[in-house]
Amino acid sequence: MTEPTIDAPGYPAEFAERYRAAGWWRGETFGQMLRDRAAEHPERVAIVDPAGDGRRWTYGELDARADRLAAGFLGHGIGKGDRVVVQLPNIAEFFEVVFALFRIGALPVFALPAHRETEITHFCSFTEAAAYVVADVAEGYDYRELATKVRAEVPALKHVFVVGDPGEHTALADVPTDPVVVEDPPRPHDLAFLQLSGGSTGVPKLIPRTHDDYIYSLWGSNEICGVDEHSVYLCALPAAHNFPLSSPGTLGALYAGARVVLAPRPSPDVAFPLIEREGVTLTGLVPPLALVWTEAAGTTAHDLSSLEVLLVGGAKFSEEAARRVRPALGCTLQQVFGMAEGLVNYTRLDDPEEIVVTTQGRPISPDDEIRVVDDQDNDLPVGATGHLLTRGPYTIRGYWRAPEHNAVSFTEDGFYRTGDVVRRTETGHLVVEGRAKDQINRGGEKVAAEEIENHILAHPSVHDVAVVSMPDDYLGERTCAYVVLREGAEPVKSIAIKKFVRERGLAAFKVPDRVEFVDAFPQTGIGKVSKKDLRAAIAARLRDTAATQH
Ligand code: OOB
Repeated sequence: MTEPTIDAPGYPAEFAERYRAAGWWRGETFGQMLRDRAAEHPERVAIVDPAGDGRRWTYGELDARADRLAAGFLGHGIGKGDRVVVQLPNIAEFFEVVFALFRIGALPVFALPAHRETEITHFCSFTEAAAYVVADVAEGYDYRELATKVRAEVPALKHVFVVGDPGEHTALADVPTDPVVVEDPPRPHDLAFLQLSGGSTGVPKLIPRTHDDYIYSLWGSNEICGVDEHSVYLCALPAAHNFPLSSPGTLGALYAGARVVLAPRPSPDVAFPLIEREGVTLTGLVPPLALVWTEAAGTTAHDLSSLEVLLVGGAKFSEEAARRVRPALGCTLQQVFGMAEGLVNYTRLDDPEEIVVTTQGRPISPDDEIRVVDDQDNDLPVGATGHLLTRGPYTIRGYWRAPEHNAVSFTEDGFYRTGDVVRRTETGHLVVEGRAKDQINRGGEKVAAEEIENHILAHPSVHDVAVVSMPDDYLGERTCAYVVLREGAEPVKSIAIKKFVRERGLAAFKVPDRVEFVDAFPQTGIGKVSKKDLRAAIAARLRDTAATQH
């Protein structure tokens, strides 16, 4: 029998049994997985962190460090089921921290380095976090100051641990102690961590993933992407994001006993020398970066010949751009269409080129159930475009502590409503045709329209606002905020609205790229704001501007 997972809207017992019987859920945990790899090959390099003097941690070292930090966390009163918000750049300590937490069954909450006071305060208070882990300074931003503000707003947050100079907080380096036996280690079906949803709602929702389900997505991805102990994975995107974490990502690489190389930034000037020096065999990028890399590859002096596979996902990769990958980089492209909620699709290494450049792949698992439906949830035939619903061995059955969202985001029989609009081909591949959710995909960075609208509405001169996407050559989409000012309000400039949003303590990528002032919004037949018309209006305007510039 399956016991209930810690606070997880879990998989019904019949499904859990089926996924176990099929061999997808192997009964492993992250803590044990690292222990096993370290026992198998303690001297093999696990993590290369080129920052500072260039560190290389072996599997044995990473395992020992995770043990000592786990004991230190326990000593600080952090235990099984406790939430710990982790906001770290691509540094080796990211892995030390998350494996220490995995080992004691505390749950990392994966914040991104771009998040600021508003988001972090929400994560800490909503999850009732016991601790928050940051780096001292990264990319010129002082996270200790952020932590001080967050602590002032969330008194229940007991600890702030800092990698580097701790300032008024606690140095992470002071936490580790002699290893102890963890009395009550997590079980494979327990929650392992909370991931953030890209979201379309006012505040980001949290995604509860279990050891069993996530580890399946790792080894399933490894098989599809050819990751084995000889692979070298370059983590170029922010390590906490689901794509570089698990598709197959750093954790997939560690599962395979491969080497992870951390890039502090994803730009070619940083990444290309690392590829050459470390013999990187695969990496994952969002489409705008893939474009930059293909351009830069033409003139680079660095030898990129070790690169075998480039995974591109997070947002739609255009066919034209996809066709340029192999000629420019000399490697195989794999398109990835995934989501932190679960389902991940890949084009396969042996798929014909036409499929690789024109589709976003097919699911990892034979047990991934895919439905393409119309607005009334009726199933559509192959080739028709509709809403993607999915259920399967690594897709959640509900967000964490969000019953009201779950009622709309999942069908009664547990299918997740992805909000993506897709078409299925005869070969079972999916083509992403659009999106029904109220979200802007800014080159892989997701912006929930409602979240930004709520912030702009707080401006005293604003009567109403609608945030929509506008087309962009580089990012695919950018954000445009249509604003109706209050009658008689002081005139406001668009820059003032942007500044207002920034000062509310939000990630920079959420600040609207453009603000348009209008007297009223176009309406749909039933009197709702027609975002479709707003999107068309701004797209037409951008086209006109471009035409007059040529
Ligand atoms: C990945 O995860 P999230 O959670 O940041 O975003 C998921 C959403 C999808 O629902 C879809 O709307 C969009 O991002 N998306 C794509 C795409 N990959 C993701 N849209 C079009 N084409 C693609 N290839 O973004 C993510 C998670 C794991 C692996 C890869 C990406």
